[in-house]
Amino acid sequence: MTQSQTQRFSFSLEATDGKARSGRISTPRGEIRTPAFMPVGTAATVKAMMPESVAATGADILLGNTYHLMLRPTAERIAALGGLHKFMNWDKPILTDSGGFQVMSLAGLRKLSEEGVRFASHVDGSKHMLSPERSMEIQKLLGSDIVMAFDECPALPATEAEVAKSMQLSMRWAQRSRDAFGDRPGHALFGIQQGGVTQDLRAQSAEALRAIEFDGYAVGGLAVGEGQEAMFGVLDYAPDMLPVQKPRYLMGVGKPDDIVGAVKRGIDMMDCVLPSRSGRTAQGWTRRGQVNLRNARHQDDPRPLDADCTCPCCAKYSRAYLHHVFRAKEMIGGMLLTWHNLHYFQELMAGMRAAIASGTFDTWEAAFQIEFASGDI
Ligand code: PRF
Ligand code: ZN
Repeated sequence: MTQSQTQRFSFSLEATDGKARSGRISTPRGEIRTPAFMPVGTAATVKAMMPESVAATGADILLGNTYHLMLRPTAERIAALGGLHKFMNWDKPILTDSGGFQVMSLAGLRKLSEEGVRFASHVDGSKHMLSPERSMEIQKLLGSDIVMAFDECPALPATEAEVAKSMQLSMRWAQRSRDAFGDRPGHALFGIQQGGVTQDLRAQSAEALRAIEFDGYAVGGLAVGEGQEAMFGVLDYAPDMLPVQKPRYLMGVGKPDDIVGAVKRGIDMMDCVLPSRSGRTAQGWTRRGQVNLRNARHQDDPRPLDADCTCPCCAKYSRAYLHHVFRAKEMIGGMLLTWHNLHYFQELMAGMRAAIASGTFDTWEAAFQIEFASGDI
């Protein structure tokens, strides 16, 4: 047997500092250093980036989407072409989201039932069905390394009774996801905790997931408009409800200060479109805060975006150039700034991993907060 057939999925916790954790997820496709930030590659590409460039920013793993890929080019087509890794030329691990969350935010007419969700494609209006079983099938066809259970994330505003009902449905779907996933050595299945901002519902959800047993556990249903204070309120207790020895993934988060606050509270993995999306809209993220390169104050500025950054954008290009190419709608603007943003997010994670390993997370965090809030950019 080759190594890729024998190596299983595992997580080793290497250091803790307060509630913050650093460690390593091992998969047949490589290791993921945690805390990890996963760039989003929704449509089999991290927009504006070559896969080699994404790897050069320090990313160990990408996120892909069941919803988008099932509609276009279809999971069956990707499978026939050798799977998602080969299709998009990314040989490191890929985590795929299960589709339900994207159906709720993107699809046209939707009908939710115990079986799953029927919906109309946002691409061409065609009718589709997603269920726990179909989501597991699609994620297997894609060849995803970390498969997410099929869940429902209730849209806000929702009453506590609605959130409870939705969470209970997600827990029945979690069991069906587990059953449909089966035993796939080297591949992992993560459960997703729901329950909104209600501690008791979060506890019930965690208990249901722990009884089913997953390879990792996500905190879902946050960053949906509740605000940072409410999100941190939930993160003060939700990660503690999940098994210590398994990775914990906070879905769809976030801004640099959200990420730091999540790691401080015991989160190991995150994903967000923010660095790549804002890179295409002239928003740069740096250790000193956020900056809009379209602003006229940059038009004669020969300095790089961040003189301390070692990315290709900051090494070779001025703010004046970035300002010009965004104003002129040239594609290189999005390419350079996406690279910078992804590099900065990965540096942020590397800084936290080092601080946790050396037991200096509190000092590191205090320095981060002061510099990030300075806006001195
Ligand atoms: N569930 C799934 N994907 C998600 C979420 C969720 O709750 C969120 C919430 N922030 C983002 N992506 N399956
Ligand atoms: Zn840079």
